[in-house]
Amino acid sequence: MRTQVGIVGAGPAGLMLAHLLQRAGISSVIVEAKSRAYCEARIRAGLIEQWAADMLVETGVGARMKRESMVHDGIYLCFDGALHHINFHKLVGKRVTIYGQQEVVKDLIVKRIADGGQILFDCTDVSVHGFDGQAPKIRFRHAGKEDEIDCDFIGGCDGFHGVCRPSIPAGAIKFYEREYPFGWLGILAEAPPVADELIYAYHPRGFALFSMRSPTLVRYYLQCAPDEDLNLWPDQKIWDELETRLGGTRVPKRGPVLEKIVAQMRSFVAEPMQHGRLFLAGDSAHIVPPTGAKGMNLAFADGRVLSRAIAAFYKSRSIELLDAYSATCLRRVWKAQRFSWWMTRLVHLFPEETPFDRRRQLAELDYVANSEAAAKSLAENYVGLPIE
Ligand code: RFL
Ligand code: PHB
Repeated sequence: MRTQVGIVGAGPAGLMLAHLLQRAGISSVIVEAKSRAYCEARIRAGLIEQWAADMLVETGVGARMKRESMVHDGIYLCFDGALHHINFHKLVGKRVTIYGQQEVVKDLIVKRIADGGQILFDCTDVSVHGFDGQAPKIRFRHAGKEDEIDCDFIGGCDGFHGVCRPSIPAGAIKFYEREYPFGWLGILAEAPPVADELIYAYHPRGFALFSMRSPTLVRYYLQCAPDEDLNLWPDQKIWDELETRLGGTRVPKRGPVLEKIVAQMRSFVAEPMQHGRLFLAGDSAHIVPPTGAKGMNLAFADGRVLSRAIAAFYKSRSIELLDAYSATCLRRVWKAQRFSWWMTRLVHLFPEETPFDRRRQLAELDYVANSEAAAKSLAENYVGLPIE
């Protein structure tokens, strides 16, 4: 098999890269380890930055999102028994879109198939080769047969646990990492949202996040131990804890819990995001804690930068943008890292912190909620920094 760009992974990064390449007239094949049903059902992110929502619409994959999503002007911060609204639209003139990652994934898969593009699902033994030279290859087993894709470039879009990043020779890439002493216990439940917009709640028992997917489906999270045992959390206990952490400001309506997860919290960056003709994009190159809602948006941003660099190469054989790929992406990535870390520190309890730290944290929340300058900085980052 021969194509211009071989892509490993059909998550937001790989699908967006393939979609944007297709629009530039560049062929690609996606090799994915899981089934289509699995990729379309994996519940993860829920929030799309304004530029990314605009890009989905402008590139012809935003019609269903426009019909079914919810557009929010801001968020609520909840602390000391009160809700404080941060109005992004008033502060910076932008909004955010609430639309599940798995819905974007479904829309991108449908579009790719309609465009005649290829996605090979259920591949095993995927490996990447030859990216140090001019003739990269992806090898894999598909439908019981060994197969190989010859390509000019490889998009390493296979997430944090994929094979692309570990295939880069040790020493050629540097890692920056930070773990957090807690995780998130998340539920998806059939119930009406507790408020019209998301609530980030700081409480002496820990952080809680009240998000949503639709007027009848909620996504709620509780700060928990990194290795929390879900068996210790029957539905009733989760609802009680959510109610407690809202500090009496609202009472969440309860309903059937459809899914329960424990998510790890990590900050991670691989530098550079390129080795020869292998380009890492999305979670394979960087992970942010979910507090800033940035992961999927960064995956889209990488796909955009990489597709433009590859398009410039085929148009004029210029490698300038390809050489600048990592540095261009990392400027955005590190700002998203900073913001995600800051939001995480703002609203979580860190076990090592003292009563002094708690007072300082409350003062910071009070400052953000009541200073236009501070709220503006949160707003500017949350809705998504300008794209280059
Ligand atoms: P993905 O989505 O992990 O996709 C990688 C794909 O590669 C496949 N794969 C392989 N394929 C072939 N061969 C191999 N050896 C392979 N190994 C893996 C996988 O099956 C998969 O299909 O990475 P990608 O595309 O970089 O996308 C990143 C996003 O998924 C991620 O950053 C976000 O979900 C993070 N995130 C959020 N991001 C936001 O922008 N807004 C949010 O509100 C938000 N909330 C969240 C989140 C992540 C969470 N969790 C579960 C960590 C909330 C949570 C709880
Ligand atoms: C979600 O809806 O899953 C969600 C929203 C905002 C976040 C994290 C997750 O910061």
